[in-house]
Amino acid sequence: MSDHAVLAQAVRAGQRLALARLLSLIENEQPQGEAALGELYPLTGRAYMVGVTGAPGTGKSSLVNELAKTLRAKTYPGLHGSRPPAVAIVAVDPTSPFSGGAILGDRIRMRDLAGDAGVFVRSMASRGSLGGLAHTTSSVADALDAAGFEVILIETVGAGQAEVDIARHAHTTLVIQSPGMGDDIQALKAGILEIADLLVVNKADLPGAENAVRVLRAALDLAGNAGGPAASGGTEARWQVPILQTVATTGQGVEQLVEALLRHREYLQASGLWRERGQQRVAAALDARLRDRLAERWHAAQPDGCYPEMLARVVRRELSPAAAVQEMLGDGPAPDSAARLRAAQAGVRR
Ligand SMILES: Nc1nc2c(ncn2[C@@H]2O[C@H](COP(=O)(O)OP(=O)(O)OP(=O)(O)O)[C@@H](O)[C@H]2O)c(=O)[nH]1
Ligand SMILES: [Mg+2]
Repeated sequence: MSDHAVLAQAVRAGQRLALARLLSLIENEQPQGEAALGELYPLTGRAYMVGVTGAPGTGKSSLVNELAKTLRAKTYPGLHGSRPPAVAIVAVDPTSPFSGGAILGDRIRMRDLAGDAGVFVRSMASRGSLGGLAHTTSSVADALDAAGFEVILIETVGAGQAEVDIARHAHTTLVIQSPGMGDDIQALKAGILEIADLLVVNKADLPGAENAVRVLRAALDLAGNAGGPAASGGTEARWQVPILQTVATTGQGVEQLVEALLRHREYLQASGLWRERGQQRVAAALDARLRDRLAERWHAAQPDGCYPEMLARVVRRELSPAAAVQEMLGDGPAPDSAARLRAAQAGVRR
């Protein structure tokens, strides 16, 4: 058997070292990781993926830790049912590859989960582009899904494009705020309400929590509390984004948060959005790969200097990007806009 098939089999058999190795291969974009994931792909599509995002320091890691503990404390109908669900945590830190502090902090806080074989924690530091991070995070989540984790909690910082992309890969997205940070509607990052299925005011033990809830409520009302796209059939009631309060350091409000997550999961399934989001996730992964590979292949097939020359012509406004691509792909000669312009000017003078 080939190496990647052996690796895939070990992951399927529940071997944690094999899983850790597979995740490293995926993170480093090694072909062997892709190959092993290919073997495992038929096993994916079962996990409940939850994205957890919010500004730095709002308590995401603490809350994810508490969520995992609460999920592990009992059985949930629909999440395996006969035993507590297996939970994986992926902590993505796109801000800096050197944020050893944050990652070390995560490890320390997550220590109370150590020893529980039903929990797996993985920290990912940023490598290369943010877009690449969204890629590899998606593959890491797939690998954990194939390894049998029923709930996958994905923590990302902030609400930039990378986080939005990562959230798009989750079934449910939690946006975490803390008192004093979002007191001003203007300060609410654009896009945050669009991606939130649930809003959480963590650090509810600190002054200002009620005010933070009020501000979020007002912002949601302004936005019509749309809470993502309506169900495709249009018959289901729209999801009303709930605002919950938690104290991650004591676990207060976390059971209610788990209940809200499960309600959202049921809503997704009843409305058909579960399938729709799953398909979107697969389509996004497929499109991204296809684009990458086609561009790679094209570059490899070109004589040196062809692309820079085309780029220079576009920069000089001799060609539009669309016309340049047409010419580069050999779809007939591109209309030479400079020549056409000269012809047009000549026409005007005539
Ligand atoms: N008072 C109070 N402090 C909290 C609460 N939750 C978290 N903290 C503290 O807030 C700090 C940041 O918590 P983290 O869980 O690391 O927050 P984070 O959002 O994961 O931070 P980054 O990953 O660095 O963005 C820590 O010192 C926590 O102990 C809470 O509910 N109340
Ligand atoms: Mg964190």
